[in-house]
Amino acid sequence: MDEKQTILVIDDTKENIHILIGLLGDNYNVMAAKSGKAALEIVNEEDIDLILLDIMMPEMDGYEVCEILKSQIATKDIPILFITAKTDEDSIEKAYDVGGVDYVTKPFKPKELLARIHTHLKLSETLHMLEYMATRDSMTGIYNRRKFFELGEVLFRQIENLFAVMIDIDRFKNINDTYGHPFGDIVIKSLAQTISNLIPDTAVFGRLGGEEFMILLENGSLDEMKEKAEEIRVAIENLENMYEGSVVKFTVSSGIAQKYPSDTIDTFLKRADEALYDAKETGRNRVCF
Ligand code: GH3
Ligand code: MG
Ligand code: MG
Ligand code: MG
Repeated sequence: MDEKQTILVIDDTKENIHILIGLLGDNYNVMAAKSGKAALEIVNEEDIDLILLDIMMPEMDGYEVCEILKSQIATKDIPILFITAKTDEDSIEKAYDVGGVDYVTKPFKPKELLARIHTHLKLSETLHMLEYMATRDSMTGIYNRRKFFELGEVLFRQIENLFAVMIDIDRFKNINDTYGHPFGDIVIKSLAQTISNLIPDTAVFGRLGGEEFMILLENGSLDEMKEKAEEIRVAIENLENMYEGSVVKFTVSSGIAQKYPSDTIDTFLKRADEALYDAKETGRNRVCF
């Protein structure tokens, strides 16, 4: 497996690109773009860890390229180092204003440039890790409550055909009491994994607390949504977790809500909660709407 990080060099001068490839090629994967337009295509297809960006380029200058990259969710966190012959204070100030993290003037000192690149890659890696830890449930890796509601509110505003499915493990206290808390944790993880595999990438799936989960997703119709929730229920019912050589099964109850035009996110999710309550009341291991 290739562990090297990838640096994208954006410069309209071929010679500059060659110099940078020579300097960085041993330690990094280096990709090059000779225009802003070419660069924007590359960043949408490749996993880029850091960008070295020239300012003076025909058509689209480096400032413009930087502004576009910073405005896109998929590229906004890539550290951008300007590397340019412009040395005046206003140009430097503008580079930071548009979102650059550093500014190196040509001709550059090779060791200094390498050190700056190394520093920014480290910093960016740490930020990603912190972001992950702040938004994920550490046991299951799915969204934690805070991130779930943050993303959920965006979906709620943007998607008309939105559904909520609230899921709670049946008689989970019994599982803990019978097999112990660590086994209960295994059950929770197996549930999160199973559901993750059955929902689209665009769905927002989070652990709201203990053994309560919620999925928000766009879906064609209520009937399709019911089928999906039923598929999830059956998949969980069929899970086989092992405890001391024996298979242990468990089930979940689910409540579905469909978004209505008059809904707030609270009234919407409350209906999912009420449907879940109905599922529990009428015998568990079922989906209610
Ligand atoms: P019901 O069918 O009505 O939902 O019954 P239940 O036993 O699942 O009821 P309840 O929701 O009251 O119980 C939830 C239990 O989940 C209580 C708590 O000890 C346990 N629990 C919460 N978080 C965790 C966890 O992270 N790991 C484990 N193992 N247990 C947890
Ligand atoms: Mg140039
Ligand atoms: Mg429960
Ligand atoms: Mg519960």
